[in-house]
Amino acid sequence: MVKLLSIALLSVLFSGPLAALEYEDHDSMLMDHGDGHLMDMAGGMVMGQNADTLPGGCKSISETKEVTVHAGHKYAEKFPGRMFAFDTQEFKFKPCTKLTVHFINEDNIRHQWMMHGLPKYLYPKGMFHLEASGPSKISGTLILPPGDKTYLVHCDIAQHMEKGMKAQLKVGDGDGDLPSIPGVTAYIEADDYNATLPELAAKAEIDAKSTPVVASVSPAAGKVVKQEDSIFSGITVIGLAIGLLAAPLLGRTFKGMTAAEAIAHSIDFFKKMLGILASPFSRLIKLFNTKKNKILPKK
Ligand SMILES: [Cu+2]
Repeated sequence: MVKLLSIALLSVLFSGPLAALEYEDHDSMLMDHGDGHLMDMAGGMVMGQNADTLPGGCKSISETKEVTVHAGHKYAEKFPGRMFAFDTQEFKFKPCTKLTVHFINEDNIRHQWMMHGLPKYLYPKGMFHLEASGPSKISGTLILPPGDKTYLVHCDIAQHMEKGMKAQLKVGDGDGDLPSIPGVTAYIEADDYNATLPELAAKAEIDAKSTPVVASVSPAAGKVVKQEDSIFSGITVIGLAIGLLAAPLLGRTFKGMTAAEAIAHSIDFFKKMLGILASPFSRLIKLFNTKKNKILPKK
């Protein structure tokens, strides 16, 4: 019960900032950091902006185009098994087009419109990249290279591309299709929606009966449950001990307080305790993360 109450309390405390939902227009707030890198303090970013320099092989700008791309969970609804998507999966432009992309993120999370494979002498790491945190709009301009080529466009946030936020941009006739573009090309790993749930459950049951390995696993599984039981009771005992020790102390603290004051005081105490408990863990996690970074090769 106490657990449930504290969870409820925490969710009320943290849901406050999320309640205020509005669209943000980053375009008027961006600061130019040079080299086509623009950024603001509200989570908007443009990288690889290029509105003036012609890529090698372009004699002039062939066309000036603007495109508005929406991104969000709701655009994935028509693609079974996908979670995120752009509203457009395929773009086509003439070589040497000056293209302005207006990117509108409709989710309460971060999304990107990131294009790869551009000439590196002109675009840092060969990328043109728009990024928006939360429901907002951001715009950027680039000049497409000459030649027929298909470029990958995706959101680079972990798992967003795998979950559907992927598109292709063909300059000229393109040079083929990319795999796993929702609604355009076949998935590399196709999901099976032909079997119904009862059928799958029946199949799993037959598999379980016919596989002897499962029988030898189940006693071990029993052990695991037992272990969890003992951990839980250990925590319960510690909790009870802390409670017993703290009771007289708290009794003294709450003396003369109104109910509201007592609650406010408890929340404060609870927050402090959480901070004390969390700090060694976060330091430990940081330690592991820095070690991991050292091992990973540079991109
Ligand atoms: Cu995303």
